[in-house]
Amino acid sequence: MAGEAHGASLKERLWLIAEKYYIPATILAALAIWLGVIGAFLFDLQVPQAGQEGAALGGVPGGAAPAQLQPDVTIVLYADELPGGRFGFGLSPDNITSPGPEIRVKAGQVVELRLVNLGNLRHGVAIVQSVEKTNPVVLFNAIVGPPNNPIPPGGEGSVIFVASQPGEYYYQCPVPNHGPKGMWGVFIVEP
Ligand SMILES: [Cu+2]
Repeated sequence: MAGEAHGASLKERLWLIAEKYYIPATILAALAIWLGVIGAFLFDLQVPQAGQEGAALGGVPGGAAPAQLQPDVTIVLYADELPGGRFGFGLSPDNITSPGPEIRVKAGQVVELRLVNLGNLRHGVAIVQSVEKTNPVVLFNAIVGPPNNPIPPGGEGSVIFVASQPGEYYYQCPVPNHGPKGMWGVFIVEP
């Protein structure tokens, strides 16, 4: 009997202990989960930001900018065919010229170059050293719609790059023979 009573009181004591710690334990667990959620949120936010700063300041010459880079400037280029067998570019859909308009950015800027294809043919755009009939040398890895996969009619695409070196360059459609038909323009990176 004494043993039974002792056992019961032990059981009661265990229940009391369980009740005593149950609520604080639940609160602690909830806090731990919230800290984990907030920690993961902050971690996710901070890691890409650190990468962005490093890339924007470091600016690997000729290298592609990470996709997370926030552009300083966005250039929307419209591509189209013109009467007389000429092809051209414009900064608005209703002002396509052959060759295209001069574009200026500042050295170190993160540039988003977006191509909108208004034409009936496939087109693209690339920043190049010189306008070539085929295989132009692409600078800053800035190319939208490479020759083996140009942007289809009605389509659009974009690239983000760091204009890391001042100089006078060009942009051109990398599809073979489109450059000589007027699909190019001057691209200046100001110091
Ligand atoms: Cu083209």
